[in-house]
Amino acid sequence: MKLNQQTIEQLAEHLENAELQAFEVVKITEAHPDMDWDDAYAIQAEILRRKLARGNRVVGLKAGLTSRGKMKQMGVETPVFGWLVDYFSVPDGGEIKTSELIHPKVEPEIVFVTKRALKGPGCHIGAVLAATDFVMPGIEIIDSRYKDFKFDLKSVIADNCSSTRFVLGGQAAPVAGLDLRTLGVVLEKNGEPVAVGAGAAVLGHPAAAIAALANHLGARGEEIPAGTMILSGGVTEAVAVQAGDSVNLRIQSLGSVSTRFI
Ligand code: 0L1
Ligand code: MG
Repeated sequence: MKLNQQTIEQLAEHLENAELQAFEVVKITEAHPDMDWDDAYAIQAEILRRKLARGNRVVGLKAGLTSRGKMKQMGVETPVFGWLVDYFSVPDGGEIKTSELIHPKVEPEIVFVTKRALKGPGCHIGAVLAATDFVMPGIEIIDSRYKDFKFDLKSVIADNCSSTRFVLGGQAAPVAGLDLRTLGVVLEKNGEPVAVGAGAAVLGHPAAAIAALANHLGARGEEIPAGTMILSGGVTEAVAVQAGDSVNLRIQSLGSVSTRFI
């Protein structure tokens, strides 16, 4: 690691204030060009520690930048991982206040819920499918705290991978009998399709994103516990939204989920 504990705590406070007060900041690698991956995840962990100390709870995990569409959109090549806390959760059909966000975008996600723990290294698609209780549709709202949604990988990891809100809905379906690679995904904004894709856009198979998360945590001596909800990553590029927009996600065989921005 290149940053000392005091700097990690200062950067965590800076990024969390930007999230909670909805203001944008310059990417932190401008002032800290030598920071490394461990520093980035340490800042992310410190933001979580601050939230837990205030009584928030972790309700899920996420993989991000797992599709070619997203990698191309953001100009990066590697998946990233983050956490989701209780106040990020919005009920199906519920409203999201844009005044609490900076420049939100939505992305369609295939969501996994595990029934058994998953631990890397060596976790693979087969282990993920065997440990999956069910999958369901989810809309993730991302809101990079960085100016103009422009960042590098270390800055975005420190910013908990732009996480801000998510909406789960539709049908919870067991994976047996579903080919997650060929599930069609349609994201609609104000009744018009704005992005379409299929599950295979996520690392060839969405379960590969969950395996990558298990392997990432395994390298840190951690695991994905049984009963964990995980967003496997946007199937398509993310779509900008503003107050007044309605968003609906349909996933073949899994039904639909929606939200409204006010
Ligand atoms: O969930 C995501 O794919 C977000 C990853 C972070 C990059 C971004 O803000 O698009
Ligand atoms: Mg996402």
